[in-house]
Amino acid sequence: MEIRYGQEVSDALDRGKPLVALESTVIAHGLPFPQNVEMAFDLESIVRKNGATPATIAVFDGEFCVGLSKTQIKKLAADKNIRKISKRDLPIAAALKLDCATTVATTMFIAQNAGIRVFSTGGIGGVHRGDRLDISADLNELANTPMITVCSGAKIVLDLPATREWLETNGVTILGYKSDEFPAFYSSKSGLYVDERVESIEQVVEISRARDDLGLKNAILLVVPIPHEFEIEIGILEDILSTTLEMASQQEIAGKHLTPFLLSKMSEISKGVTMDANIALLKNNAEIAAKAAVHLKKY
Ligand code: PSU
Ligand code: MN
Repeated sequence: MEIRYGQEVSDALDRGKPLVALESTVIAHGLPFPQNVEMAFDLESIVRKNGATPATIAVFDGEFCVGLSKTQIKKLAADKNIRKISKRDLPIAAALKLDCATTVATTMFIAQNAGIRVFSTGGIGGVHRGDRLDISADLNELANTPMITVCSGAKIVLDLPATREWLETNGVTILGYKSDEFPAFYSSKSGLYVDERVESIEQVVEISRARDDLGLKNAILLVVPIPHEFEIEIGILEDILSTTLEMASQQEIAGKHLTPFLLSKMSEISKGVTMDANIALLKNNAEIAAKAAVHLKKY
């Protein structure tokens, strides 16, 4: 697979330095402009501050880019025509030379091919509420990519119990970072369990190494609760969400447009509270991912 590396990423790879992959759908479709561009640059500097090299991933002109220029990040943030691509779209994007933002699934696929072992995001996709046939390709990629993926659980807009079950059935190891529960994105509580609570990054790396020794190919999903100050009470969230889900169904929003629609409507209704929460958890996860990447390199 042909990959175009940014200079910083290519230097880090050459020198065996720790790297953290970052996705671009959250830039193009997850957050509004200009908060999205600010967030993208912030995540990169947080990763650097914690000793690793950020590798933001997207597709430009059909080329799989690992490590983006400032201009490329700004384009993702401001251009309304950037396509959100999941696994099924990769051949189309490559052949038709499209500019695209990568989801969790496609970011992991490209990062794995680039030799990056740690990935950070906000919330993974999953099984959608109401339509149990709408299952994000993110889940399948997690089942088949031996990477440490840091996130704050699956997005609250999803059917969380069904998503949790899917991950269990398909052998994805879920570790709760100082948490016993599988977080619900904006809230640390979901009533769903993790496979093991871990207290340190060292433990995460040990478990990831054991996965490799066993020859298993699943991701280690490290779930990190949103920082307490930004947490939104689950009752309030459910109220906002039911209004939003109702709107989506009335307007017949489906497929890849559903997640971005739900996130932006929730932010509108909450007057930006959910957006601030989203940004806070993204930053926190990037920091933990950078620490994991640094520690992983010690072996
Ligand atoms: N996390 C966020 N905001 C986002 C996403 C994750 O904080 O916008 C994106 C990810 O790229 C994820 C995608 O892969 O939402 C899931 O989309 P879908 O449900 O259509 O698979
Ligand atoms: Mn879907």
